[in-house]
Order: sequence, then structure tokens, then C-alpha cells
Amino acid sequence: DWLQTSVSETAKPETPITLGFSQLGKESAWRVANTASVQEAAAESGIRLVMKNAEQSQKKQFEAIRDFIQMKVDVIAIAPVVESGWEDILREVKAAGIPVVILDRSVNVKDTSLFVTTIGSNFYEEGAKAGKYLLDRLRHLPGPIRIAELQGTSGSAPSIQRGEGFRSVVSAREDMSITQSAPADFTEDKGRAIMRGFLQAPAEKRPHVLFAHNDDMALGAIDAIEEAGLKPGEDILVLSVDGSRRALEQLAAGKLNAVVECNPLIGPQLMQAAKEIMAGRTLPKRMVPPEDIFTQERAAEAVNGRKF
Ligand code: GYE
Repeated sequence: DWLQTSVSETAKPETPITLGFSQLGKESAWRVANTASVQEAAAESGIRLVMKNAEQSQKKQFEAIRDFIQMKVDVIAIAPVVESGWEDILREVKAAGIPVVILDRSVNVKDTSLFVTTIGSNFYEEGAKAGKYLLDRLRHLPGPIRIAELQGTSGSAPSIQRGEGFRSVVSAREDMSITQSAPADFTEDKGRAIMRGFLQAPAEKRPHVLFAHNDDMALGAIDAIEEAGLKPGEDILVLSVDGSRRALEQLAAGKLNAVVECNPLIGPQLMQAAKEIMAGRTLPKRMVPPEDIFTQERAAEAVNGRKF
């Protein structure tokens, strides 16, 4: 009898939720940490994860999403490589009756019923934070001040919005301007290569400041600055976004001046959302993790226990 009861009590296993996740690539430390966070959180919360990595190709993301529809997964999560071009595929998913969560980067669609919620950072605010740091830091320095910018992936939400947020703030000073700007795809190698190019400019056109849209590009650029015989952090101020361990180490070493935080560890929030959706609950349309800015004073302490 006791066997009967205990069997029937344990024998109603809830069917696990299956989550299809289209990850956009593995370009940066941030991305690698984001992927790991999703995998770990899925394992911890008993969610079956089917993940496909699109290697920076929106077309591959479409293919992955169509596979998820075929498999009849319960929920689809998408970290979209670029902002535009999502309406048609999201309509296909909607027609299949599968709820969508947009993770990390945002999409630009008119019909917001095409996804349940977006979990990710406020990129505009991140750019603005970098700009505010700069205005404050250089408030006593007369212009002209030339800024070089390493953009992320063209057309990606973080690159577009960080650029806009930064400009919205630095435009307050007329003697401060972005004199060089190019995409370096959020990678260290491209950051190094593009910065080398920027530094070919004659001395009177060289930048005083580098704003890199992520840490990896800043780390590459730091090499390029040193190769050119200049001191990163002194001859050229360096600002970046993310807060990877390697960047915080360079910040503590004085080669970076400020790192705006962007949190990749949002796997638990994604799993929570998947569960709530399957339980029929309503979610807020946008969920934004709280984020800060790291400066040199705080860097050494922040490196301790850094997860990525
Ligand atoms: O800042 C960058 C990554 O989408 C917020 O993508 C993310 C960005 C992150 O490659 O390092």
C-alpha cells in the first residue's frame, strides 16, 4: 500500500518545458557568458533546452526558428543579431501558436504582439553613461576633443543604441566630436585592426578618446594604442561597455578609464519567463536588469568573483 501511494505521488511528472533558443554567435566574452548562463539556468530549472548558434547570420536564425517550429517546442527565445527584418518569421511563429521571448538584443517590429516579452539591457542608457563619464572627466579640459568610436555589429540594437545614447550626451559640448567611427563587429581582432587604422592619422587628427561599444574591441584597441607607442588610459582615454573580467583587470591597471556594465547572466530570468508563460501568467513587455558603471577606483574590488 505504501508503495502504491508513494508511486502515485511521484508518478505525476510534469512534462518538462522545451525551450528553443536561437543564439546569435560567439563574438565576445559577453556572448560566451550569456550562452553559459542560459545553459546552466535551463539545467537548474529542469527545462529542456535546444540551442542553435547562428554565427552572426540572421538567415541561420530563421532556419533555427523554423526547426523549432517543426519540433513543436513550447517556447522560442531569440537573441537577434540585428534589429530589423523580423516581422515575417515572427508571424510564422505566431501562426504556429508558439510564444516568443526576445533575449538580450531587441527587434524593431511594429506589431509588438509578435513577442511576449523582451529581457535585456537598456543600451541607450549604457551609451549615455559612457558619455556622462566623459563629460565629467574632461570638464576642465579645453577642446577640441576628438573621439574615435568602435561600433559593434552594424544594424545590431546595442550598436545603434549605444551610439545614439553616447551622442545624445557628448553633443552638449561643441568642441567635442566623433572624428573617427567604424564597425568592428564586437570582436577583439577587428577592434585591434580598426584602431590600428585610426592611429595612422596624422598626429593632429589623432583621437584623445576611444569609445568602444564593447570590451573585446577595447582590449584589441589597447594593443594597437601600445603598438603606436602611446599609453592607453592616459594618452588616449578608453571607454567600453560590458564589464568582463579581462576588461576590469585592464581598468584596474589603468589602461581603461571606465567600463559601463552590461549583464549577460540573464539565463535565470529567461527560464522564469518560460515557466510563467507556460503557467498562463502575463509578463511585463520589457524586463531590464539593473546596471552600473565601473571606474578605476572600483575596478580591483569588482574583479573579485567576476563571473565572466
Ligand atoms: O555588449 C557585446 C556582444 O548584445 C549586449 O553583444 C550584447 C552585446 C555585448 O557581442 O559584447
